[in-house]
Order: sequence, then structure tokens, then C-alpha cells
Amino acid sequence: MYEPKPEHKFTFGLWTVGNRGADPFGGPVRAGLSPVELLHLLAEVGAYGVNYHDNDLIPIDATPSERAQIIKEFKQVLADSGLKVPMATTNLFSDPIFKDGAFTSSDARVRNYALQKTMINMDLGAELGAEVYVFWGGREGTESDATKSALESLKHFRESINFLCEYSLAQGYDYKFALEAKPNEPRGDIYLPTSGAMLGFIATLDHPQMVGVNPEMAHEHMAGLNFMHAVAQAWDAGKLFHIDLNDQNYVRFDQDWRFGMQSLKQSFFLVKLLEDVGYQGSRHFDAHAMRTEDYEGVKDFARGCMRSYLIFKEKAAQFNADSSIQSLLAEIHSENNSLQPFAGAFSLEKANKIKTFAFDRQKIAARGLRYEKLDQLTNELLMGVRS
Ligand code: GCO
Ligand code: MN
Ligand code: MN
Repeated sequence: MYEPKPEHKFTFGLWTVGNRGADPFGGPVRAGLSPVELLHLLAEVGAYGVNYHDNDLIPIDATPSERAQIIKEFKQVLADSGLKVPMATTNLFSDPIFKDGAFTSSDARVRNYALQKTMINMDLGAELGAEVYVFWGGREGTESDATKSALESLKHFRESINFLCEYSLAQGYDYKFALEAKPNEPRGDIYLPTSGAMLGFIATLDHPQMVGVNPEMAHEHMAGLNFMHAVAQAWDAGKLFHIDLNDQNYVRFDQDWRFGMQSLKQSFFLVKLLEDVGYQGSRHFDAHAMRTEDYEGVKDFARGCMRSYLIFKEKAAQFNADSSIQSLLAEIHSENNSLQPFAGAFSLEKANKIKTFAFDRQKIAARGLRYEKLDQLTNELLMGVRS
């Protein structure tokens, strides 16, 4: 019943199931698997697709013939397994050249190298069938604002995204760009720290219609924000091009836990939103197994992400069909239409009517909204005691 199927569009990055459990205080605990071995693992657990950074697949110092060989093998296993590549992205954070940013570096050589690296991987992504290209600027920020101008950095970032939009158009690619925000880590402060900030920035680009967001649950939670609200805003703006699902405790470092591991209620409302609006994109799990795990545990992790999503999806349908919950909601919203003549577009006549209408302030305020009951019913549904 909770088996992943292709239509669920469950995807994992090579770097997620390939994560070897290193953290700032300790090295890897799992042996590295090759990209091809990771594809086999993803096929075994029932994923729909795989996403990659250029250097998850091809080492940064690979020779052209090594590169060609890796791509050939990778394509073969994609074809054999049926796994898709819906998204590609560039690693603009690991190599020391990016220590003070990529597109926002003050050094034109670094900025142009970042463009080169991105264009080369856009070519490969298009060849592999990727439709979304993600930009996560892990190093685009500062520790000290003495070091560079936030305004110059924004200008450089805008110029780079504009340039790459033009490149995509000139090559005849059909990419949608998805900008991924994160408030900090690895930089002290990363520019454009939230999905809302990204949405504001997108409006300043030359081709805003090509660019949307890739909100990540852990990143909005690191900033102490309500992830579902951020996703709703992106959806409302027509900008939800991709999504990174995972979990974590609020306001900590990026824990990248299994989806559904910690924030049951937040995850439920998120899945409910995605399903209610009919989001058609990838459900990408940008997370990794705990450091305690071997590769059996990595499979448990990957299966758990997908299974939890499908359980939340079922709970969302249950919420929408629950007669007690729905009649309570209908009662709560019953006043919605009482001022129907005032609804809709502006007119001066309407404005004057609203200005002179006698609102019974005390009576309106005195009405109890029954949210306690509604929320308790919701929790009981999630806790599994409502059938
Ligand atoms: C992180 C980020 C990354 C990006 C990835 C794709 O915090 O490490 O979420 O995992 O999502 O680089 O751009
Ligand atoms: Mn993350
Ligand atoms: Mn991410």
C-alpha cells in the first residue's frame, strides 16, 4: 500500500544515498559506492529518479576520456534500470577555489570558472534529460561584512543567473532554474537566506519566468520558519519548480534527516498542501542516513522517506474526508460569504459602503472559533486513533 511508484516522482541525489556519514568532527563511517552502485541501490528501493552534482558523477580532475567512460556507464545503467534524471546541479562549494563564493566571489576568475563549470554540466544535464537545474550557493556569503559588499555580491549573482538563462536559451535547452536558499552553513551568513528572499530576487532578473525556487524543509526550519508557508508562497507565485524534502530539529545546523523523522505535523501539512494543489514536480529527498548506519540502514532510510510521504498523503486524504473535521471547518468558515456584496474588485462605491458599514465589533470578536477542537481532531487523526 505504501510502495513507491513512478507516478510519485520520488527522487534522491547521488550525494544523499552516497553520503558516507562524515561530519565536522569525524570522518566517513561507510565505504564509498560508485555512481553506478548508487543507481542500483536506488532502483532496488524503488526510486523514480536520481539527481546529481557534476562532481558526484565526474571527479573535478577527471580527464576527458575518464569523463566519457563514466558518462557512458552511467547512461547504460540509467537505461537498464529505468531511473530518470529530473534535476542536475553544480558543485560550487567543495573545491578550495570557492572558499569565498562562486558567483558572488569578488574575483572575476572565480566567477567565470563558476560559469564554465555550470555551463559544462548544463550540457550534460540536458543530455541526461534533466528539466530542472538547481542553484544552491553554499559559499555565497560572508563571515564578516568587512570583506565584501552585499550589494556587489547581489549584482554579481544576478549577472550570473542572467548569463546562464541566456546560455540555456541559446542552446535550446528547456531548463527551469530553481534557486535554493539556506540561511547559513557552511558560510556564517548565506545571501538570500530564505525562499521568500529568493522570490524577491527572481523578480529582478532578466528572465524571471525561467527561474523559480527549490525550497528545502531543513533550511527553512534552520531559520525558524514555517516550511509549508514558504512552499505555499512559492506555489502561489507559480515558482515551485522543485522541492527538497528532509527533516530536522528547528534552529540547528543542517541535520538532513529522513523525511518525516522529527516534524510529523509539519510534514503532514506540507504533504497535504502538495497533494491538495496537485504539485506535479519531483519529490526530492535531500537527506541522508544517520552516521550509525551501514548500507542496509541507507536503504531503510531511503524507503522510510518515501513510505512516510505516502502515509502523510493517505492521512491528508483522510483529513479531507473526515466528516467531523470537515463539518467543523464548514462551520468555522460559515461567515465567509456574509458580506458577499463587498467581495471582488475595487470600486469607489464599494469602498464607501465598506467605510460606512456598521460592524458589530463585539459580536464578531465574541465568536469562539473552535480551533482547539479542530486541532485536537487533527492530532488524533495523525496519532492514528481516528479511522
Ligand atoms: C545542503 C544543500 C544541498 C543542495 C544541493 C543541491 O544543505 O547541503 O541542501 O544538499 O540541495 O547542493 O543543490
Ligand atoms: Mn540541506
Ligand atoms: Mn537541498
